[in-house]
Amino acid sequence: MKKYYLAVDIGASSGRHILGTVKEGTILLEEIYRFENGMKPKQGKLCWDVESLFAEILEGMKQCKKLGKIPVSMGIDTWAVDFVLLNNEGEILGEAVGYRDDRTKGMDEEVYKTIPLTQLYERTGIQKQIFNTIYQLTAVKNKTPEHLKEAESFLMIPDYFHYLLTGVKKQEYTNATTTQLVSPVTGTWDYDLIQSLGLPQKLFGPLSMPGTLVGGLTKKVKEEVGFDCQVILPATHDTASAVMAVPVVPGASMEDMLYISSGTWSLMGTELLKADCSVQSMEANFTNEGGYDTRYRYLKNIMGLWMIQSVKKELSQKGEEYSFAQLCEMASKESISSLVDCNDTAFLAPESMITAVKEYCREKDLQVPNTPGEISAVIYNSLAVCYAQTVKELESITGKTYESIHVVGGGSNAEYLNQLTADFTERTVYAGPGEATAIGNLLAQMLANHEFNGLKQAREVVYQSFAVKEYKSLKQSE
Ligand code: LFR
Repeated sequence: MKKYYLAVDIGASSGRHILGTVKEGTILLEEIYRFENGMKPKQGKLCWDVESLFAEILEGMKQCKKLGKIPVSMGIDTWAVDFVLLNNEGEILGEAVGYRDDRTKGMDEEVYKTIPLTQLYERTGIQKQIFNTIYQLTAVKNKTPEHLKEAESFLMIPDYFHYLLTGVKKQEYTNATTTQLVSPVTGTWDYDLIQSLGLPQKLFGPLSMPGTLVGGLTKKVKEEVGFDCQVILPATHDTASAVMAVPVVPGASMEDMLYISSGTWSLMGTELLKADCSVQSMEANFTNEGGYDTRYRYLKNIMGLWMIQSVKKELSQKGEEYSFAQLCEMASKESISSLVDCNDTAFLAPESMITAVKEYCREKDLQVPNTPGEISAVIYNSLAVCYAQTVKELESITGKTYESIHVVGGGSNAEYLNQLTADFTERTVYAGPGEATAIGNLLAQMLANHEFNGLKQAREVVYQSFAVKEYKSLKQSE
């Protein structure tokens, strides 16, 4: 009988239920349900609509029942850093605020009163991002301290959904590392740091690795969806799942690869067996996030396709509908050479991305892009230039030379960007699979079920199961 595994992957604009099976050494996927996601304004804050999302999670599970494809296990992943605080009744205190909300403004300075940035990096190996959980929790402590006082539990968003499904609270390791409160040396919470920041220690329990059984479904959930299954922790941080699914050519080494997990963000890096918390690494703003098998995801956040997604949405609100493919097509015909620093905070959550890009160019005395094609060209070229810079930094830090880059995730379908990436980095680009996050989520469950002999074999199976497209740089093909 076929064994189905269910991945629920919740991204910035949508969530999906994907069933996976292994058949004759190949992974097969089937998307069975899709729903919308987005931050909702609540009392002046940008928030998760956790209630309606949980209803959608259940809807997708009902779809399994309808199809007669009952999973043996399921797991949920979302983006990192966001969390809920629960009281002793399991109710959310305050709101599930999303990371693009500006409540963290100035919270970095608050944290540095207790621990300077360099020491914080040395202890945690996590890059500074103003939205990291450490700054979000400091915002709670400063603005609504009563919530912290009353809190019985602290759960990252996927841990919260797993709790709603099973009644069991687990804190998953990969996502926990993005709080900037975990030590990469001990692999668990840095209690000294937590205490010095005045955060309640009791909120930080034992960490659980991907592959851990959370539990079966609660009676209520079972009755609603019409079946029972195990909930198994995937790497609940979406990027950790995507990195698990970076394909490995059979026989190749897993230590010599570069990847870009390309979606709303572009997460570009490699894997390290030991975290690099050096000053050089901090200055280049690399992070050491926890990965499967405690392999560190040594990477950098690059603003990514969020910029182009925002432009597309804005144009559509003005009645100008373009697909991503059309924006790429128009961009490829432009000759504008202006470039922006994709990691400038001006692009994190601007009211208008188009205005932000124009303003940036105007301030820097660069040609100001005017048409959708020009704006897209500036964004795509800027991203590829940023990738090239990142390759150089990675090579200088690790002392290795990387010949190719694996682009995985939804953005790996952007052919124009893939070619620009190959051209600017002068490396071969392997694009795919596009469904890396869901595949990675499934891999953790499949590995827990002994479908593969470890991560390397699982990645080789990914290579054999999904189409990967190759792009050579112009220089290489000359
Ligand atoms: C990607 C991602 C990144 C994280 C950012 C915020 O979806 O998870 O890895 O830095 O979102 O959580």
